[in-house]
Amino acid sequence: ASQTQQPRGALLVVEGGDRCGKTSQCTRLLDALHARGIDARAVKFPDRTSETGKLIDLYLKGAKDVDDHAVHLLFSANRWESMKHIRALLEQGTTLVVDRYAFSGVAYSAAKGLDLEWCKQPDRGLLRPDLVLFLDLDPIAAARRAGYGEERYERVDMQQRVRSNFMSLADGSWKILDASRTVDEIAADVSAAAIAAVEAARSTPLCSDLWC
Ligand code: 2DT
Repeated sequence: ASQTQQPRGALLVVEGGDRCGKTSQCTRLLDALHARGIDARAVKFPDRTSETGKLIDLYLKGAKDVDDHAVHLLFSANRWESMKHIRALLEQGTTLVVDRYAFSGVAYSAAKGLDLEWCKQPDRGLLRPDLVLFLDLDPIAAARRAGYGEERYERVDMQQRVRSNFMSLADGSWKILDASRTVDEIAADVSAAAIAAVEAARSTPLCSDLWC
């Protein structure tokens, strides 16, 4: 049976600060993958539909206060809840385009003053992405975009700390993209990097050591 097994899908993560254009790029990337006949699906964290996700949603909208440590653990739990499903999809050959992951978890919580090493621990053992596409945008430029300021973390000082935390998590699996360019320019770079990662993932085993 193993000889007829499908090559696995790739775990592609899109990260960035608020209003960096992540959601549009995820949609564009999914379209680009489908256009090449690649089986791909969208995943979004936080998943606001689960029980933990509903609490996170109230927190983000400012309707509920939750201790910084506790909400950090909720965001992590929200990812752990999906891990079996995510692993099964990857193993059946589906590539996943993930809008935010543990990097957001650490970057945002540490920006509120929590210890960065502490923040990394609850996500230990999550699947390691094949590629992290980081949409880098100056927080002052982001603040000029429509809709900014609607949610809890959308303040320039906070976003500046988030950006530098993201940078301290970057490793060789990251591609840092200038998100001040046009949607088309960014999308071209995103899909080229993603397609290369889908190819490479076919011959690389999944790794459950996120911070290795
Ligand atoms: P969206 O606007 O992309 O829905 O993000 N966040 C996200 C955290 O603080 N920790 C996490 O683990 C994740 C995944 C980033 C909602 C906000 O939630 C923040 C922005």
